[in-house]
Amino acid sequence: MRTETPPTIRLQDYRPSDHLIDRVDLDIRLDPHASRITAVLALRPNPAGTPGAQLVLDGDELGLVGLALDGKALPAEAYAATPAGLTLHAPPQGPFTLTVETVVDPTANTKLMGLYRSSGVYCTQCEADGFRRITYFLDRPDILSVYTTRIEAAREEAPVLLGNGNPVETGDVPGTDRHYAIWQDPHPKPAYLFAIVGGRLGHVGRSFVTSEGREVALGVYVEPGKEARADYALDAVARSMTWDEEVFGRAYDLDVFNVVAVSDFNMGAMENKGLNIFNDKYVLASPETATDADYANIEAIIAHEYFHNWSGNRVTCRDWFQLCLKEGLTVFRDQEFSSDMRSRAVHRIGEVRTLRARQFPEDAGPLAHPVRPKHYAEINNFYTATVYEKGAEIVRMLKTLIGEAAFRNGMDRYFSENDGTAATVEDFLAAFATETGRDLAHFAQWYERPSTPRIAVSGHYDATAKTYRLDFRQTRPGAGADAPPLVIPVALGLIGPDGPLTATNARVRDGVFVLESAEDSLTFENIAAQPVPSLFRDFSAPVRVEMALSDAEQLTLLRHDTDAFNRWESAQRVALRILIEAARSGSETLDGSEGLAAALAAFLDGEALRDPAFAALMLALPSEGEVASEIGANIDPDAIFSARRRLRQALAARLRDQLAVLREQLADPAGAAFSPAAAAAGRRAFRNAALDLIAVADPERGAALAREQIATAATMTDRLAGLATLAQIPGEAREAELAAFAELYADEPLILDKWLAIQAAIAEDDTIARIGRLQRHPAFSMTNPNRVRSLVGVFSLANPTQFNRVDGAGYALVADTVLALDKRNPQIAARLLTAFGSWRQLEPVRRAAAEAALRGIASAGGLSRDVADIAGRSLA
Ligand code: 0A1
Ligand code: ZN
Repeated sequence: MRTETPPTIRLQDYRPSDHLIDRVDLDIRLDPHASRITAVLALRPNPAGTPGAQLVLDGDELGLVGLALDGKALPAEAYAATPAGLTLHAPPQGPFTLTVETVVDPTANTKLMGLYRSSGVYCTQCEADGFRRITYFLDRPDILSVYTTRIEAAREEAPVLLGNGNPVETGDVPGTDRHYAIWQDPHPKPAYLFAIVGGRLGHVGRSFVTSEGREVALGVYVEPGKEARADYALDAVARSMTWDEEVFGRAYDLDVFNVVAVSDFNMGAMENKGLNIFNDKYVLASPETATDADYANIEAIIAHEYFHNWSGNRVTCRDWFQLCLKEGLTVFRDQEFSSDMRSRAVHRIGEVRTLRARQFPEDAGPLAHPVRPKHYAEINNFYTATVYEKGAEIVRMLKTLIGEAAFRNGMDRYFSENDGTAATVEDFLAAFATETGRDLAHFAQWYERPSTPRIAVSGHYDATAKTYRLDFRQTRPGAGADAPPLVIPVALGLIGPDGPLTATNARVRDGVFVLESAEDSLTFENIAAQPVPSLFRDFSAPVRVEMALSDAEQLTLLRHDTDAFNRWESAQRVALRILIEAARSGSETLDGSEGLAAALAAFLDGEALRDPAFAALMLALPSEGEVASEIGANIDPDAIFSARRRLRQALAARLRDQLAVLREQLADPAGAAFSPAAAAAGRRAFRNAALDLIAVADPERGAALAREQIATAATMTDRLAGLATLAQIPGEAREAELAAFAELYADEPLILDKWLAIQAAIAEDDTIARIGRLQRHPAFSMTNPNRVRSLVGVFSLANPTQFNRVDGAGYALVADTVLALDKRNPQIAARLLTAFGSWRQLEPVRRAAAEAALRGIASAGGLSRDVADIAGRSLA
């Protein structure tokens, strides 16, 4: 049986709804198998819609148990109800109320969309279209309503009852063991921001006074007994609130702000109004259980969801095509927050690594789409790196182009002009166009088509005229032959043999040249000697740069550039060149590795102690995936792996003694208290990068050091880093330490996720068999998204040689998991399937094997829309 291609929804077909819903009164009676929802909807025809239209409410796997119009039961011929919708053939022409009763089974809800239970806790997930799994509704983001929600449950089962907005009343249901809570949210919102929680939860709280003088009760709710692990998240909420007031002038607008951690969640977290629901992995942290990366992620995601209160909730999206309007903007905001909390340069490098690892391949493969897609079959498949990360880069470029002050004023204007409405990308740009008097129509092209632009740059020095000319040419592979050139901010500078030059040109303002046409040139006068250009400083645009600089020129940037990002980038470039050449030729020699090693040695000597976090990044070579994405065609993952291993060996051999000394020098003083802050985390990052390289140079010594670190580690970061290093060294010690770790943390699923991930990433032939064993281990469960992502997701994304095995066993493992999962949780299955996104770029044998696996999925019967959509587009 072949699955039908799902119907396509198009941006150009957007029409306002024929009806509006001004108020929603919900009565939700929680029950494990039969939760009863009574929704009273205050409806009226939309003046902007078609007069006399029928009313078509969305549903998804719903059962209707009661229906009344203005309080009177409706005759059967007046409506049609199916699990997927409720139609009123001739609704009133004026305002009316519709009372809709539905019953749902939250325990049987394995899709984790709508009302479900996670470890017994009732919770909801409504973005993008989960509200229709709770009641029949106009489930589209341009329907804004004011909600009042009464939640009722057995007190024993759900002593805590939370909703959106402010709490207004609680009480017992007389003569029963049940109680209730009523919540009122005064801010009109789309249904995707609706949420409730009911369960047995512990909590930490504090109060926060906003810049407008409002006293807000902040709460973080977690599994009872884990309250102490919620403090960091609570602190991050308060810091996010302060930062949004100071940097964007945005204050919070309710009397309470709650965060709830649940252990079964499809994504990272959700910005429901006043009631953010989180994957517990992004809330729970203690020095004993969380790594530095966990702390950084918690801080960033708490901030992201909180910032949505303005960018997403107060101003929401007109339709799902505008998803980047809230996501790209909010990612930009959370990146800025994290940069202010931590090291800006280190954070920027992290952002770029993520973009290159996730978004560039997406842009180059069959799942490529514009930042604002023009059509979709399943919106849940568009929560992508392109919408989020490239969307954020567009906002960043806008800021670079118009400058800090105009950007802030434009943001203020955007918020005030669109407050309480469902907006579009055009509304966003219009705020900045009005503010600056600029026409941003050309800039808006960034939203319209996929493709990572390629910028070819050549430099020409004229020794007689003492001029230096840069020629730029932009192309947009995959954007279509008629794609117009983009507006590209090029932050740049020139570096002479001894350091930065003051190079002026009227077209370079505040260090930024704006490339607006397919080709352009820039000439600098009075340049005494051939300079090296430092281009796209701070990664000023999401492009690939092609410039034939020699290693020596690149390494001049490493030594002398004032731009931290480009100092890092220059070493990456040299490494990338070496890796690509070695992977292509298969030759044993690594031309240029001594030069790179010497430059790194000099760098470490001068700077490792001063900025260990940055130094740790300098030691990290481009990932296998990044090398593959640069090569772009006929990829042999084994050749890349082997080239990368040889380069690591060459660098490690040169640096090992120096690294060993620095590792000692950067040790924490005995008895030092744990700090999750950037400085201490940076020292750990360097020490562990050093350990990893020492182990490459001398596996025996590396294994001994790793075991010692596992035994004596004062932090989870160090313990896991020891284990990760040891995991690369086959032998009994590795197996013994892995087994001991599993025993030690048998009751800590979030820690064992990392244990699963470390093993899934082992680049050895036995890993497939190991994963088979781990799938039967008590720590694993196919029903929990975090477990599946840690084992099978990490395997598919972080183990290129084994996922892309020539015998196809890696593809089969992932494909089997996708099909097994699709029955329970289509969103997670579809996301896992995106690992096949670069299959066309593989060498022919692997390409055929990957295609066969994809075709096997596409032709399987009964696929979800989510998986059918990804499979279909991947093969198209
Ligand atoms: N808006 C959330 C992302 C999100 C989207 C869909 C979900 O459904 C399972 C959950 C969360 C964010 O950007 O954080
Ligand atoms: Zn978001």
